[in-house]
This record gives sequence, C-alpha cells and structure tokens, in this order.
Amino acid sequence: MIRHDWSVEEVIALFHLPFNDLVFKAQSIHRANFDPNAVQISTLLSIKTGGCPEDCGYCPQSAHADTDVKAEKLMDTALVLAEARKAKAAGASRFCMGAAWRSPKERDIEKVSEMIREVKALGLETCATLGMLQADQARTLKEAGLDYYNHNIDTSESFYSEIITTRTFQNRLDTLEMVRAAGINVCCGGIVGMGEKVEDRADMLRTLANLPEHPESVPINLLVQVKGTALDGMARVEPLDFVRTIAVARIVMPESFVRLSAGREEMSEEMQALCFLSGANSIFYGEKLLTTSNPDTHEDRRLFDRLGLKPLQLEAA
Ligand code: SAM
Ligand code: DTB
Ligand code: SF4
Repeated sequence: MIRHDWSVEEVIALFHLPFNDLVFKAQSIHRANFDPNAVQISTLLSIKTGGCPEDCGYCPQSAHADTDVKAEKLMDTALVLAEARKAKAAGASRFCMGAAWRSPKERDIEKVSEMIREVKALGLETCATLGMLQADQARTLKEAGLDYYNHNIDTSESFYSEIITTRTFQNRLDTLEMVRAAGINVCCGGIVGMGEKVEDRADMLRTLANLPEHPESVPINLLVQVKGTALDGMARVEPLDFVRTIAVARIVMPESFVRLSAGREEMSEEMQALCFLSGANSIFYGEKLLTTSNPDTHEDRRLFDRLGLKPLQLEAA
C-alpha cells in the first residue's frame, strides 16, 4: 500500500525493529513490487565542476571548502556525448549530468537542453542535477527530453541548517514541486553519515514518503569524506545502520527505485549484498561519481555475477 501519512514515530519504530524483521519486511515489499534480481544502472558525469557558491558541508565542489577540486567551465556537448556513449556501451541505462551550480542561468539551460536532446537520442534515459530551478526552466528541460531531475533534501528539516546555510530546506521542496509540475520524474534522497541522529534519518525519509507523489528514484548516499570539506573526519556510520536506512526507505516508498549511491567504495561486498537484500535496486556505475571515485566496473560486474544480479534493461531498448 502506498502511504503519504507517515508519522515520524512510525518511521523511527521501523529503524528500531529487530534486524531480521526489518530486512524481511523490506525484502517482502521489494518482491511484491520489483524483479528482486534486477538493478537499475546510472552513470554520472560532472558537466560543470567546482567553484560552487553554496556551502554544503559535505561537498568537495563548494567554494567554501579547501579541496583539490578546481573550478571548471561547463563542458562542451561533444565531450559530454562521448562520455554518454561510453556509459551506454558499458551497460548504463541512464546518464546523469551534474553541475556545481546554486541555480542555472538561462544560457546554461540552453546548453544543457542541447546535451539532454543528444544524450536522449543515443537511447539513454536522461537525468540532470543543476541546483534550484524556476518553473519555466523545468519546463524547458522537460521539452528537451529530460526524464529525471535529481535534487536531494539530504537530511531532516531540523538538521539541514547544520549542514548548509546558503539555502533552506523549503528552497529544496520548492524546486521539487517545480520539477514535478513540469512532468519530470523526481530523483530525491539524502546522505547518511553527516553526524545526524536516527531521528533525522527517519524524518528525512518521512518527508520523502509524505510528498504528494513519491520520488521515482531515491538515492541514499553514504557520506564520502573529502579532506578540506567541513564534514571530513565525521564518525563513520555503522554498516548495519546504513543498511537499516535502505530498508526503511524501501518500506516507506514501496514502488520507488532506492539507489545505493555514493560511498560504495568504502563498503564491503557483504554490506552491499545486505543493501540489495533490503531493497536497494539501483546503483551508480562507472569509475567516477562527480569528483570522487566509485568502484571499478570490473569489481561491480564481479559482484553482480556473484549475487546473480542483472542490469535492468529499458523497455524500449
Ligand atoms: N549542485 C547541485 C545540487 O546540490 O543540487 C547538484 C550537484 S550535488 C553534488 C548533488 C548531490 O550530491 C548533493 O545533493 C548530495 O546529496 C550529493 N553529494 C555531494 N557531495 C557528497 C559527498 N561527499 N558524499 C555523498 N554525497 C554527496
Ligand atoms: C546523488 O544523490 N549522489 C550523486 C548524484 N546524486 C548527483 C553525487 C554523489 C557525489 C559524491 C561526491 C563527488 O563525487 O563529488
Ligand atoms: Fe554546490 Fe551542489 Fe556541492 Fe552544494 S552539493 S556545494 S549546491 S555542487
């Protein structure tokens, strides 16, 4: 049953279930809604790297952080297309273009629209994450053929200002509403491991589940700690607590793709297997996320073989 009326207490109670009960519940819901052995595969590309004016404490691309990431210009469409072709050849079904912007300018929307049109023509699903959008910008991206827009709420409303001060939680919800109104699929999730409490994880998932429509895709990232960012050196999350977050996301959003996102390089194969068992059915595939590294593709192929997982094929493909 699809619900949009979760209370935070109910979601917290899920987090505190005995582990076996939690995973069984998540896997049962997963099986009722999805092929249990199919995993959706997305490949990321940073089309505009670094120099971002926002102060997100986790992000190596923030101008407020002191990292090795250099500010670059928006990439040329031809180079983006070459990367998209490689991603498709490697087996990705979706190509996600990320830009380190607070919000795009008109000229940026034009150029990204061109990229979207051409990536889509390759037979890939398109996704973009460009920061805050206006309603007309969302409509233009939709017309260009944008299938998904990624815009994370990252954490609970009450913890948000501990992590980011240059925009509000409500700003995030406003953009999500524009994206939805333009008819673009929503990709929205968050990060675990920023010093938040279980209550914050529960409240973040409650916010997502209580949106008028569930995001079609829910990325759950494990914080990738980068030297020079405000959140470097945070206490590491217990692997089983991360798995619990995946399981609860699956339970409260039964029909959404739950993506085991950033942070897989730090995870053992066994931990990833537990995440898949708990309802994760999407990953980022390819050796790079945006600026940090992701597992080698041959390691992922080996993991898929050992677990009997297969990449989800697009229906039209
Ligand atoms: N600038 C746009 C924005 O913030 O909406 C788009 C790109 S931004 C890098 C996309 C998402 O990546 C963030 O919302 C955050 O959830 C995730 N992210 C960034 N740095 C991360 C890190 N070090 N570890 C885990 N996730 C991270
Ligand atoms: C999401 O939830 N995770 C991705 C994607 N959406 C854009 C980004 C992860 C970034 C990790 C840090 C980096 O590589 O810069
Ligand atoms: Fe900028 Fe996005 Fe990084 Fe925040 S997460 S600093 S908005 S690129």
